[in-house]
Amino acid sequence: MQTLRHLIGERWEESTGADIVTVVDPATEEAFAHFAAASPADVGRAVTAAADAQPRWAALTVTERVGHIDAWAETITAHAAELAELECREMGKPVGVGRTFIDGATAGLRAAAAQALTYPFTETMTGPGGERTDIVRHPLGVTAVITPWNFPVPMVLGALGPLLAAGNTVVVKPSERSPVSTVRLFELAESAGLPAGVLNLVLGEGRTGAALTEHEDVQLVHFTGSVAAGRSVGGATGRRLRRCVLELGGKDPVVVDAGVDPVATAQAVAFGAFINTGQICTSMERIYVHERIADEFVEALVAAARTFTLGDGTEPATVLGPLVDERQRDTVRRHVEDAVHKGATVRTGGAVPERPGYFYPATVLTDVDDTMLVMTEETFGPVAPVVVVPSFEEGLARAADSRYGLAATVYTHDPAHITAAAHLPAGVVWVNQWQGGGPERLYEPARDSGMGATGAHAAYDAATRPTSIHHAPAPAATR
Ligand code: TXE
Repeated sequence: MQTLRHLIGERWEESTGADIVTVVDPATEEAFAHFAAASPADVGRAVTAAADAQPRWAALTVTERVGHIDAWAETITAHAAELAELECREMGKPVGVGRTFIDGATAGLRAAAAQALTYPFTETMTGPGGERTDIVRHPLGVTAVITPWNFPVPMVLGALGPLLAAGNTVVVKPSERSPVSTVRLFELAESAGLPAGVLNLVLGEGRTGAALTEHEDVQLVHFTGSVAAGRSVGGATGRRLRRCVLELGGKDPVVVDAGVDPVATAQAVAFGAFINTGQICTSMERIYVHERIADEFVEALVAAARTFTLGDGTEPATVLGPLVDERQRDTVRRHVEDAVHKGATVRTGGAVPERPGYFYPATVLTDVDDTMLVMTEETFGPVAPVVVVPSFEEGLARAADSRYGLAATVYTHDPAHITAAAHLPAGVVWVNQWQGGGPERLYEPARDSGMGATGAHAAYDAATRPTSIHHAPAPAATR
């Protein structure tokens, strides 16, 4: 049984807290690691270590800070296979899937940090009367990153680039379900030479996250997780008049128009609904398909679902790993049972397999309606509920009718339909391809899916505070 510790400044430390948390392999249901959750005192020491290190870190040049981040990215790439295996063990992600996303996130870390080299940390403006104003963007100081379990390594890397490159130091609290790969990630940061105290790590559950969010010296909290916890984080930072960036849950729609290839589109939708066992905030959770191609589309979607081989994530053939834990599997099972009880038809999947582990098969439902949980609540599992609509317009209208607004996808050849889709209340609208867009992509979730723009220079605007220094001539001496 591996014992995990916190990284506070330059030391890996035991907790002063006594709440023991175990980490369970969801494929075997066996515990393989544990840790004592960080107490508020431990959190306080981590924030102090970050505060002590921040002036020296900010005093480096942007190029020096980007150089440190690049060196860390080098070691991450060299250890990507090991990190993917740790993710697989702690939350079930098949190693092939994990590796792809870790490589992508490492490239994203480099690209986001590199944007610091062109970001206007200082600007000089001249007013109409020739007066000069300097705009200087200062780092905020100590920041916090709180991450969920669905992409343990990528979620940390996705938040850190601009925060670090802008001169902030960070305290990270990963999900209690998947801390092991993040511990390893921080060991690699140390070996890559990142100065002590720049990155600190506290392990714990929601209570530890709350202690971090409420700490008076934390100037910004970057949170990814559920809407419920996001509301708590937003409230805590709001009361302290400090910033937060919230990337929360979603119930993302996909609208499939007549005229597109039903088979190729169904295969793309299967990927968007089932990859990572449906545990992606932007997974396709609601599918609206034009009646003209619905039969062919559903038949192809069922066939594609059956190619998602379920099994142990260390097996190369496995595409569908287990859900992260029993609670998550129960949520998925409850949503499907609710739909069937209300009249939905299970076209494939729909039952917990007889085997150890928190597995659930790729499931396609038809005859669904908006009274069902699978259409209104975030399922966060491998379930594809299909609604047949008489027109693309009807599909768009149904897609827009949700309290969430994270992302949306449309498949259509019709330029007018693409124009209409751009008005969906979502942070990202993907046209004819699910996922995509590099670090220049700028977006902000809509409605309950979060707040705070990220990507492109928005991440640096969030990581810095601008001061305007306005110059006027000194009063002339009279003697
Ligand atoms: O999220 P939580 P969980 C959704 C998905 C999932 C549900 C619950 O629907 O079923 O959220 O997942 C920390 N103050 N998403 O339980 O509880 C917590 O310790 C500060 C979508 O993982 O939000 C963990 O580190 N921190 C999401 C992190 O927040 C708190 C991905 C996320 O935990 C806290 C994951 C508090 N009050 C889940 N309470 C996405 N958008 O990708 C918890 N935490």
